[in-house]
Amino acid sequence: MLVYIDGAYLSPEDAKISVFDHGLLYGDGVFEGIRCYNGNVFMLDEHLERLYDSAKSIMLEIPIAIDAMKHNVLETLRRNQLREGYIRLIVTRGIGDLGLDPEKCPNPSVVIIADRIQLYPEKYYEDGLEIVTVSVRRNYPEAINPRVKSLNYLNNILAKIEAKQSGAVEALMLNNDGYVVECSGDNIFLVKDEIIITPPSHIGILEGVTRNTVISLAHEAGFQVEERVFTRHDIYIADECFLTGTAAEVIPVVKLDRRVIGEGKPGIVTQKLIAAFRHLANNFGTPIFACEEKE
Ligand code: PXG
Repeated sequence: MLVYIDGAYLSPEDAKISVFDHGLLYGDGVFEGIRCYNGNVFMLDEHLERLYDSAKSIMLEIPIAIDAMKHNVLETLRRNQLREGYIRLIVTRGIGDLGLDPEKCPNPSVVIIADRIQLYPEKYYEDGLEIVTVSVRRNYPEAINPRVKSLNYLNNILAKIEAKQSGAVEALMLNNDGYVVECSGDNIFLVKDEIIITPPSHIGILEGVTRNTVISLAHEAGFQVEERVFTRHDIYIADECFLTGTAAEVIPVVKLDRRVIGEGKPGIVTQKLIAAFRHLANNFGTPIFACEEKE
């Protein structure tokens, strides 16, 4: 395996970041998780745009242009001969002193790791997940905006710990006002009377690339999609519920807080969207091994 760090392709043993990097000291940095399917990188431009937007929001200047970053992602996949996999793209604030001041970190670091993907068991897609609401609230947007995909993921990790302690795979998180926002690493949707509903990005969610893709696919399939606030109660009485994320793709949820959702099995709308998503992911994207990279 070869890991890209600041222009060099290094073996895993040599792929190291300083203990003085503020990414380690403070979680000061941004990242992306990207998939490649069948030799094509899925939604690469969308992920890169979100990376650069996250960096802009925290006043982190990424040292290379977006085109060069795109080239480096594709080159990392080529050097690792991966046609199917997961890419972790990280930009840290870089090496500074032990104080908080990011101005003492003149050189942000870029890391690209390409690896095989650990897929969720197929059983989850066939039977659906059981999730629980956790007491940890999603970050207040005026403190750390969840739209920034930052290296500081403690909020989500605390939610995940609480969910696992209750025997659930994913944690449903609420915002400070008690509205449903998202899960620890996935966005959430419900289906009621054939209308697909998901929280709007301003109430404190990561605006997922998979979420946005699923909204487009749902529109194309003729469904009405609404981005609006709702509560846990709306999920309890929904016909269907599902999560979206780069790793999970589209995954059905059949129970929330021990309440059975709808008929307690993956619903028809969810199944249609899973099929549409899989078709798109396997047939479109930025080719890794093309002679000419597309502009
Ligand atoms: N919300 C949050 C908080 C996320 O971290 C998503 C939604 C889905 O976004 P995309 O763009 O992937 O559709 C994420 C995804 C994990 C894991 O292990 C998840 C994410 C990052 C790293 C690990 O579940 N992000």
